[in-house]
This record gives sequence, C-alpha cells and structure tokens, in this order.
Amino acid sequence: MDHLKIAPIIAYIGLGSNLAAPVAQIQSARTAIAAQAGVQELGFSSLYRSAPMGPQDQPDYINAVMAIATDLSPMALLRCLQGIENNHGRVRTGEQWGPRTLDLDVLIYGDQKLDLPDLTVPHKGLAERSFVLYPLFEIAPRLVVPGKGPIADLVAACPLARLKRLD
Ligand code: ROI
Repeated sequence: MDHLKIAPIIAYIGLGSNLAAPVAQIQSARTAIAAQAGVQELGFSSLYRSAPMGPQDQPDYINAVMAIATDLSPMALLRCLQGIENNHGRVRTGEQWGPRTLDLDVLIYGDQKLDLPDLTVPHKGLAERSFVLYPLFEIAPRLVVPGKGPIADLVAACPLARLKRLD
C-alpha cells in the first residue's frame, strides 16, 4: 500500500523568544518540534538577535526559522505548536505585542494560501519582518512565497533593521 502514501508537505516555522533565556527556549522548541509524530526536521537557520517589533520597552528577541516535512494538516500543526508554546511557559496575557517566552508561527505550508479564523498562511507579517525573511532566506534561498514572490526579492525589499546573526 506504499503507493497510497500522501507526500509530506514542506512547511516553515518561525521561532521567537525574548524572555527566560531565549536561546535555550529556541533550542528546546526545536527539539520538541522535531520529536512530534508526523514531523521531520529538514533544516534550521542560525539564531538571530532582533530589535522588538511593537512596544520598545521589552528585551531584544532571538529568532530562527525551521524547515520541516509534515503529514499534519495546517490546523493540526498549529495546535501542536501551541501545545509546545504552552509547555514552554507561554502565558497568554491578551497583550498582542508583548514579550513572550516562546512564539511559534506557521509561516508557510507548502504552496497553500489559507485564511482560517485562527491561521493565515503565508503568515500575514512575513514580508515586513526582517527577523523572519533573513533566516528563511538562509535555509531556502530559492523559495517562492505563495502569493508574495521569490524570497530573494522580499529580502531585498526589507530593511535589515537591527538584526544580527549570532555565531
Ligand atoms: N519582534 C521581534 N523582533 N521578534 C519576534 O519574534 C516578535 N514577535 C512578536 C512581536 C511582539 C510582534 N514582536 C517581535 O510577536
């Protein structure tokens, strides 16, 4: 029955943290994502330090992007990422742009464009966020972002802001 298997989808996850040892949060999230049933890690960017987008009276963020192959539906993947956020002490204050121990976003899900109540793919803010575009470009330089165009063009049009790749 092998021929009936559905090919996994390639998806990209954005990771961000600016509280409670952000580098450790991101590394632990990577391990947790890769350990999920139906998820296989394909790639992981460098870690980047970025100025907060939104209120400035919060610490700098650590950001990264992960490429996965997955059999999970978009909503199943989202729920799985929310579970990992909760396990990392994420407290949902209702403050939209506030600091967080761990933020996991479904940035891209194959070639799909989705506008569900809880999930928009590709991620709405993607084209304006250097802390998403640069790590994404690092691991997928030939990617075409559905509805938005080649990643190289998006990177070229997005100011670096205060983004620094960590070594
Ligand atoms: N700012 C940066 N630099 N990185 C993030 O991951 C991030 N995440 C957020 C908001 C509050 C919008 N700002 C951010 O959710």
